[in-house]
Amino acid sequence: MYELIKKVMFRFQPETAHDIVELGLRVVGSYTPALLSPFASTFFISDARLHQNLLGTTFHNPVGLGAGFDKNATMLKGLTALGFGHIEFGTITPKAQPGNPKPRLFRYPEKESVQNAMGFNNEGLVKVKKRLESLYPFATPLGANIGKNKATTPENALEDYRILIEGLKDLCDFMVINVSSPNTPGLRDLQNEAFIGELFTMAKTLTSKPILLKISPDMEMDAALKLCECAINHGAHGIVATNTTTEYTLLQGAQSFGGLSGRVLTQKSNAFFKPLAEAFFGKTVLISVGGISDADEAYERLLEGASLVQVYSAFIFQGPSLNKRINEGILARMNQDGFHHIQEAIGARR
Ligand code: FMN
Repeated sequence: MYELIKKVMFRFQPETAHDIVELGLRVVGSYTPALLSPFASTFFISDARLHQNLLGTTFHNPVGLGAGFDKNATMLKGLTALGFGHIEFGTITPKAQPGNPKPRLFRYPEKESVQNAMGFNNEGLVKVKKRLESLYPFATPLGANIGKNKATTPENALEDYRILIEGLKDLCDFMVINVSSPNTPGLRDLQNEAFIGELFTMAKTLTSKPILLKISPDMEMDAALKLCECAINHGAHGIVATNTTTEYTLLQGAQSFGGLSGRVLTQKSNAFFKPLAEAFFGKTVLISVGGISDADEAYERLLEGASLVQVYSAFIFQGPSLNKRINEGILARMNQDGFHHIQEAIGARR
């Protein structure tokens, strides 16, 4: 069924297809909620072996939706019916902004990969906050991914994050600091210990809500380890690894801008995650994302030490049954390995 839908949707420009999906999920969630329950009974997996209490909330399964799909938190109800164990919405910036010029989203179906240079197109804090006020607390754990506005200078970046933490702290279950997108000029320069130390020190004075750091797979490993350690020492509750990559040689025919994701990122993201898990498993919550498109890869990341995984690009290519398929695959692999609960599998290699 999804193959047919995909055939039609892939005739549209990628961003138009995304807008159509958004409209569908938004309408179903807001105006025809009765339609959600057949979705939920098809796609939602309920199995106590997958439940985890983490970050002060309960995750019903370990497979979440990565940031950037639901930029404005408009699709949360529909996405929940598709079975995601958590949803990271955003990136939200303090002020609304249009993002980069189009075209800025490219699909590579034969590689199950995507390249995007969206540039934090979003409706801004005030509008998203209002939307969340009528929704939160929500059935599915929600992560708020936050970033600075394009026009904000590096000197004023901290203030953007302060405004966002203040604004969203009571409307989500956890927050994710995004300084790793390649599509906002200068953003990745904030991946330095001085800024991250100051940011997490400030965050502690604003909220006790868990805040995680999302990092780029393009960092030197030594610098990444030091940055994560700095974040954790200053109060970060976890690490989300990784964002998209600017290593364009991974994909023949790639654009020379934006970030690559999907299968071309699998190996790089996996290889990047391992030393992080070696250093920080048991010390903080690890969320692995980047090129996860099947149960094998998801299970691999769990064994390495990820408590949760996220998907994005694979959802575009494999559709709404992806989440259920991955969770069923994880359960099958747990059975084979004699694990009775997901917590036994998480970090089993450590
Ligand atoms: N990550 C963010 O932290 N904030 C974003 O706003 C964001 N937007 C994205 C938009 C698109 C179109 C894509 C494909 C990815 C975006 N990401 C964003 C990165 C994803 O959350 C994820 O880290 C990355 O795509 C790797 O996962 P994947 O290989 O499963 O897609």
